[in-house]
Amino acid sequence: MYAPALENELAREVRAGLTAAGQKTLPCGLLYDDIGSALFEAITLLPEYGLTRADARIIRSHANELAEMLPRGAVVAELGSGSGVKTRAILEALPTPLYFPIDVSRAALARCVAELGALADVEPIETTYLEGLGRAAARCAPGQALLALFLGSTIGNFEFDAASDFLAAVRACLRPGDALLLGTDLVKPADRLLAAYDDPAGVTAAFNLNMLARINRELGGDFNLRSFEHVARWNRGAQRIEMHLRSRVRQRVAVSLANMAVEFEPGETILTEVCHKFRLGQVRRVARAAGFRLAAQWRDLEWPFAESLLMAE
Ligand code: AVI
Repeated sequence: MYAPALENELAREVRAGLTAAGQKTLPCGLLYDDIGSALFEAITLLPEYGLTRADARIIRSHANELAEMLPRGAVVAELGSGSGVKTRAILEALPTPLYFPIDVSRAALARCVAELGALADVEPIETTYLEGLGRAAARCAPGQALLALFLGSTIGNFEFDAASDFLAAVRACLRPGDALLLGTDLVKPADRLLAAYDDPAGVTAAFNLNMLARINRELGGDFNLRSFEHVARWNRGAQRIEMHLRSRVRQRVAVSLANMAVEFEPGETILTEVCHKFRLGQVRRVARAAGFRLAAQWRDLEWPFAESLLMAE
């Protein structure tokens, strides 16, 4: 998910986030190295984290309807392919001649090829979302439609303005008649959300703390992971879960390859990830502002989640 162009780009981002005035931050892409990606896969299996199962249920139940709304022979490009499990139902229903999984993780792309190779010609694109979508769009023949998939509510991990800008950039890669299937987690009671992001087995805590372990491994940091704890907060005004790492004590941490040291007060936090939750009308508005028409919206009621089919106009 995260591939700073250069090693020193990672160092620069870490230094900027940890030395910022006010709230310290770390870029959420740091969550997804091989260990973090494996921990995220485990999160998706937790009974408290209903998001991924809801996403998959909607896709399974509505894949045929989705296929009927698209021109035959549409090419599929998926932003952040993951393991490709959810995409199987879409490729079975369409069917498509060509599927482009786009991811910065070579391991995820390899899993995707193994999982879906029998259903379409799979051409993995190992790069960032927009760069990859541009390349996939360039491969479509005149008159051949493109369906872009952005599932799993990854859009919720963008700041709200960045999410609008991102959708506009996706739209700019598409032609009228192309489509985007967008998965968004919906607002639900805070106690359900907090349990999903602070599970009693501690998997999400390990996922979050792995960021510090990664800085130690890759940037020569000396974070003592036992002196930080995982915290999930529901920010009602911003409609988002925030993941933080809270310092248990006063401490000083050095990161040699980022050429920096930073002090923490007891209780001070690093904001590591935001997970926005949407209302249906918000999805419609933000999509319209980006140049899409909402063609269909399907919901899961067990775990409120929406899949929106957005047509490029
Ligand atoms: C990848 N993304 C949609 C997940 C989410 O729910 O926002 C990441 C995650 N963070 C903690 N648990 C899962």
